[in-house]
Amino acid sequence: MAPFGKIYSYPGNFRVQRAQVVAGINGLESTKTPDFLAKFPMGKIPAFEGADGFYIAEGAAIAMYLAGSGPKAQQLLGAPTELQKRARITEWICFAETELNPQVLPAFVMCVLKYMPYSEQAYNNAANNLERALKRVDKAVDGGNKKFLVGDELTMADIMVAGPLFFGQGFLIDQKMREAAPGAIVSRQPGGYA
Ligand SMILES: N[C@@H](CCC(=O)N[C@@H](CS)C(=O)NCC(=O)O)C(=O)O
Repeated sequence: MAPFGKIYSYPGNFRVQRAQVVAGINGLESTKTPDFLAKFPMGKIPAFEGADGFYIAEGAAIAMYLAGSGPKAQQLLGAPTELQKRARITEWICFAETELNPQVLPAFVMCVLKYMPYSEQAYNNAANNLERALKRVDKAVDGGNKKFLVGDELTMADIMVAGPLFFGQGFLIDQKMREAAPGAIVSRQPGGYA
């Protein structure tokens, strides 16, 4: 099936979500068309297609590509000669993808989306693993005294780590974790990490 069309939105817009539900019911999901699957065989989002025709999947890879494509590339990723800074940023990106996302996402699927049956054991495992990871972040920012994970300015390390931590609030990050790792708490309030 050819792509039916494109809908413009910002994330979480309920008006668009209603249209997406209807599109799903009618089999018009744009991520399952042959055209989409030819470029992105996993059929998942996020998926990026540039104006120059370059396409790439995987959220972290997309973010890295965009970070490297503008005037703030060296700030966000480190300069080509700053190998250790770049390695440190990569360390945090891997940390976000392998230590944070795998805790936050299953808890979200069980508790919020309810696609998966709730398992207390799985939830507790996720919470324990996340608490350990939050303490690691807290240590890196000296309990909140340091503003950024790498160096003295915002880098991809902060952005990639802040994403799952911000998302995890409300269904996994509880008061006990906040108290155990105050510097790792991402909040919309002034003074929160990142
Ligand atoms: N490894 C991918 C995972 C992406 C992913 O799982 N996306 C979900 C939505 S958040 C998806 O497209 N699911 C639809 C499907 O599984 O068909 C990434 O990090 O970008």
